[in-house]
Amino acid sequence: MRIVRWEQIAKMVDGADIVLEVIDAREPEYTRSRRLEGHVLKRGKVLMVVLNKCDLVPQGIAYGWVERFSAEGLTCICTSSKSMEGIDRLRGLMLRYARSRSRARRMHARSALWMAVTGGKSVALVVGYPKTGKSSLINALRRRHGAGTSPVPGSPGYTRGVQAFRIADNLYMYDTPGMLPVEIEHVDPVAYAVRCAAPEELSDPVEPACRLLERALIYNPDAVKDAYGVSTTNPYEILEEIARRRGWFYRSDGEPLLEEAARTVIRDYHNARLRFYIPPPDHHH
Ligand SMILES: Nc1nc2c(ncn2[C@@H]2O[C@H](COP(=O)(O)OP(=O)(O)OP(=O)(O)O)[C@@H](O)[C@H]2O)c(=O)[nH]1
Ligand SMILES: [Mg+2]
Repeated sequence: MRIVRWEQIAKMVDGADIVLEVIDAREPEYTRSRRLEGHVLKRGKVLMVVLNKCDLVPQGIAYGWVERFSAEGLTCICTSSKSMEGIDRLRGLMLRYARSRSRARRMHARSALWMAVTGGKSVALVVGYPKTGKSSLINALRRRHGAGTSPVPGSPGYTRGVQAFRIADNLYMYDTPGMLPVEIEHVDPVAYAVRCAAPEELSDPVEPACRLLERALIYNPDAVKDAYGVSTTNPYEILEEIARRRGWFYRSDGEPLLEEAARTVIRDYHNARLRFYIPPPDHHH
């Protein structure tokens, strides 16, 4: 798990004008960070909640979540970096904000200094839990723009560290690795499973994978059967069966390699081979 301390996040937020909180439309409550949202608003930054991967949920479900976020007074935009839904709208919102901001700053008394320092640019920081689609979202925004959106020279290769992209003349975006501190992992193993980092980095992938399988079966009874052709509903037996079918066994005792199956399940949750989504609490069909 890539842990970053809140002080580091606070510093990055301070350097930004807009913060995009990228959450997963399938699991909005578990992939949002109220602490991050509170911090961004307290610092007077523009917060945009990006409900990404909305191609993986029915439209009514996505809109239901947008309504809930709106009712909290938050700006929430449905996007998919796959179907490109919402990408133009998000880009338009950010650019409109960047323009109004540079106009306001130009008229401000200290504008000359500010223009010299920033060149009148706005910075949008993209944050979120691992694998919510932060990098894909930036790529989608770049694809829409065409030329001139390459990474800013000197920024690191991929999302190990923070990487900057020019989206428009007056708008830069900063990609960050999924690294929000997970605070309630001790009390809520499901939240931990949903938010957990790349499965390769987990010392124990079995527990989070079991929580994901249970959650999948609650919200989509066919999820496990569709993904693996396995009918049992006991999470350990599911992992055993996956390992057996793929021929993953311990050399020493021939027992199925549960860890390898567990990593597969976590990966399949992120890439949506294991399919389920959580409807908003008061959703009616
Ligand atoms: N279906 C679907 N999949 C998506 C979407 N956005 C991202 N993904 C998939 O989600 C996985 C993670 O995407 P990334 O863009 O690497 O996520 P990230 O938030 O940058 O991940 P980290 O940098 O590791 O935190 C990949 O398998 C993507 O293909 C989307 O809108 N729809
Ligand atoms: Mg990334």
